[in-house]
Amino acid sequence: MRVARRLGLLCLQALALLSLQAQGQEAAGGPGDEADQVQVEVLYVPEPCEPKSKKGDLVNAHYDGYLDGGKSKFYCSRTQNDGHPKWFVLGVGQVIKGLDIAMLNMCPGEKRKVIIPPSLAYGKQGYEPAKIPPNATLIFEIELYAVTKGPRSVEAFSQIDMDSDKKLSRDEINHYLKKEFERDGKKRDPSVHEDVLADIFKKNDHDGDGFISAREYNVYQHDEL
Ligand SMILES: [Ca+2]
Ligand SMILES: [Ca+2]
Repeated sequence: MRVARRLGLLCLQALALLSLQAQGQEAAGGPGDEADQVQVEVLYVPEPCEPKSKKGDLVNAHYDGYLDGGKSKFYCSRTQNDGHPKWFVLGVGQVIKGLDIAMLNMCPGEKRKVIIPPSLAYGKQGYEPAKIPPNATLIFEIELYAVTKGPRSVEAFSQIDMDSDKKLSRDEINHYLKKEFERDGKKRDPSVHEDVLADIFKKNDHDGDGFISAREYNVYQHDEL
């Protein structure tokens, strides 16, 4: 009896841990209630299962999206873009928040079915171009093909952050851009460099302190499929 209870407790703790992981680094809204969480069902895990995806990785995946508890399909990456799996940077808002969260900690070959509440999908508005009604809970079946270090990875951040103070100064980004521009060898007007730099700060330095913090580097930028 006592053992059973302890086992039950352990399972609960494991579950709590899982849902915490599934919530990922979603900053807004705090812990949130059940209605704001992504439910992840792992359908297939290859052996070995690595590397595991994390925020900032460039990932390649096919995913099908369903409405009405799975009855109608509204999106299928296999029928778009000539059937090529979709590439995107994970965790930075290139896909809806629910997918950013649901695809964390996933390895190439792994398959998941995930249920995403409207608050982490298209919310009250819905999304007319994809025929998503207001307050829709979405279901996705995801198959992940590749996980690679993305432009917004922790590694990339550390590489730019030369003095390791966990924020990127104008000089540091300037230096990084110079190297990148030299590497691709295209001829550019020097003013382009200034424009790019200004644009980077305009888009990323949200508190206007003249530095791009690790957090600002990874912000959600837009909600699109
Ligand atoms: Ca720095
Ligand atoms: Ca800042």
